[in-house]
Amino acid sequence: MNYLPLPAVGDTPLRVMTIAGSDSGGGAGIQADLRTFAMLGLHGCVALTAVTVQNSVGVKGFHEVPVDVIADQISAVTSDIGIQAAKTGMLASSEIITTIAKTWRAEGLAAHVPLVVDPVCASMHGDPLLHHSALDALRTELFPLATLVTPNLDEVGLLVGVEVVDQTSQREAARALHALGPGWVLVKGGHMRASAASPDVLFDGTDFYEFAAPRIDTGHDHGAGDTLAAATTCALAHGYSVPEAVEFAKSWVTECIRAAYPLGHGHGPVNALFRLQS
Ligand code: PXL
Repeated sequence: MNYLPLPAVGDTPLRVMTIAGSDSGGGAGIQADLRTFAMLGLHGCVALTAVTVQNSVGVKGFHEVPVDVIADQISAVTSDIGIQAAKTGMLASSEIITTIAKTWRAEGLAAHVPLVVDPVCASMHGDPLLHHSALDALRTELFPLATLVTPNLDEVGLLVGVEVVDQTSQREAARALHALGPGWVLVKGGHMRASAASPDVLFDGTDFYEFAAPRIDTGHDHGAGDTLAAATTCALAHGYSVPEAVEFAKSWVTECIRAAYPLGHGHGPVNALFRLQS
């Protein structure tokens, strides 16, 4: 696996921001993002968008953070601490998405801070994390600001109405998503049950890149999408190209899935702390 160098003790590490929701069970959301940021040696900042009430069995509900508080978190961090890359996760509503897009532009971040948009729509149990009415804001407000968008196949269906069943439809979906304005699209193949390999497809509007990883048979992969996007964000902060960053993040999340552990009565989380274990 590629190695991201830790800064020397006393040096200021690179800074990254997650704009996302809290998972009270600690498996996904900002909790997953911050674990990966820390384990890869970066300083993680947060703009919290929503508080979910959940455990390993499901999401019982969520409460949105007021939009001015979300905007203020982004402005406070970027105007003082400075960030080299950011990601978005659970955004809940069109008002929140519009606010983030407006703040991102107003702070002058669009020109020089890579932004990974993970268009989280639902939990792995199918509990909604984004109001259906917010899909349009995601497509029209946030996607054009994204360096990379990372939908899974359920999100692809909701966003562009393409049912991905094979390589041809996966590429068709990537083209439709790219037409919405992001620099790059990663259509994650992980939910394509029909295919054993189900690679992820990366597209920049011209070329397709495929990333395959061994499928790991586990019931414990809560937070896998967040962890992939968080590791990609770290690699972009280091100046990796998008294909290099995705390749790095794929190997990182594969190790995290391999080390996943059971928790509660349902699905356990991927384990970004595997390096701390003997
Ligand atoms: O894994 C997607 C996700 C993102 N953010 C929050 C979540 C989940 C899934 O449950 O709870 C807060």
